[in-house]
Amino acid sequence: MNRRILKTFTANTLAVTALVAGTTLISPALTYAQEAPDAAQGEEATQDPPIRGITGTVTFARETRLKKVELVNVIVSVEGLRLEEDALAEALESREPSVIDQEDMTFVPHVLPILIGEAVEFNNGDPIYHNVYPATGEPPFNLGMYPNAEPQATTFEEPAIVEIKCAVHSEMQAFIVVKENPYFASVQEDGTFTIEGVPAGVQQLQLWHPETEPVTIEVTVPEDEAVEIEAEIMYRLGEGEE
Ligand SMILES: [Cu+2]
Repeated sequence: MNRRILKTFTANTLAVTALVAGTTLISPALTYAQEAPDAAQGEEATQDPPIRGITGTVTFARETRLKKVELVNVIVSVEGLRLEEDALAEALESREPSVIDQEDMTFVPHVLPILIGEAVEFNNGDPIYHNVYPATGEPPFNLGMYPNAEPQATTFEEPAIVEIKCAVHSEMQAFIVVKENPYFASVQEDGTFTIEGVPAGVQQLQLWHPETEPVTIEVTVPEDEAVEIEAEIMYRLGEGEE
């Protein structure tokens, strides 16, 4: 996160609270905080070329020590925007290769967002046999059994949340979140995220985490700068948690 850019856009802040408890959605409480523009920050903005898009911070409404309930497993995405074929091909070209490693009997990362048409490489770094298959059977693939060997790849063509499992180790689980446009991001460890290039206008921003119900927030993206949001999400309680 470029701190200067973040600071530049605190003048245009949209604060959002979205609460989810258990499987029941408590109606998301939305608060909009529009701060007065700051002259000094305005000057800074002329030095940094502004990005258009959505930036912000996500926090959990309560603390947890459960490893899988981490902010890095939150996906923030703009929903309802399907790209033309050319624009999609261009977006695919600018994507970095997507990889899920199998390390110490764990899929890493636990949650991976990708763009439709993108391939994911599965890389077994353990000296034991692992397997990769989708728990729902879709898309149909099964990478068989393979130890510490050549990585295998599979391509995802439809928007979906694909739960990935290993037939050898039932506790191994990952989620590939296949999006129909490139306007998505994983949240960083510190809760921040940036989605660049989002078309201006009213957009539907979704917050998703495997342990929450998805929450959708309406966000207005300006023509030539970023809108900054703050969002709070609540995960489902795990065993032994209060
Ligand atoms: Cu395994």
